Amino acid sequence: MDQSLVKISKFLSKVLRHEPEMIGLTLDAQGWTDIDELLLKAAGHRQRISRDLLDRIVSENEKQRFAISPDGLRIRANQGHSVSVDLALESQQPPELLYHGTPTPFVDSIRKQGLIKGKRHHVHLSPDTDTAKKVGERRGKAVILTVQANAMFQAGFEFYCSENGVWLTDHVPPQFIEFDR
Ligand code: HQG
Repeated sequence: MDQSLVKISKFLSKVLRHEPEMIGLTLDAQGWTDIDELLLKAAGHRQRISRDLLDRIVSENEKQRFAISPDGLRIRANQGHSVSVDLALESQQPPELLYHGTPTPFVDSIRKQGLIKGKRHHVHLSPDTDTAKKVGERRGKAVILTVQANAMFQAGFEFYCSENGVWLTDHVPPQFIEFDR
């Protein structure tokens, strides 16, 4: 995606995941908002986005961060929210293993506490090591942790898979994490 589209995508992530009030927008309980209203309010905040451009950003986004409703009227972020939304995802059985890339300095704390969700709604887990590596390296040198997802599921932990393939869970206790990849 070219840089001007990346900039708009970041603006949309901020508004649809974290700060809708920044442009006077509200999200419904499942995180959806009206597209016409979004574009109008964005334009009022020096972000002119045409409907065609918005459709391009949604379809070309490399992580499929956003979804447009089947009737074409509403948009939401697929995951990553800090505002309170219920994405109404169904709990499902995860694959045997999932992965989590994290900056090296966090590892000691993760050994003690496991993976915690912090400001986000869930801990985010990747289906493959390449994705985990990219997530971890956003902030420098990274370590890839292996999560015994199916063992957690058998022990009663719930897992969800977002529309763009990110696995979500509440907390990964340290005993389900392999640190030695
Ligand atoms: C770390 C991006 C210390 C955790 C990505 C992570 C992802 C701990 C950081 C999505 C810890 C939180 C989410 C503990 C976890 N002690 N550090 N006990 N437990 N951490 O950004 O998973 O581009 O909230 O390892 O691609 O890095 O936004 O989570 O490093 O899918 O679409 O605390 O964000 O997607 O950082 O990334 P984040 P994340 P988008």
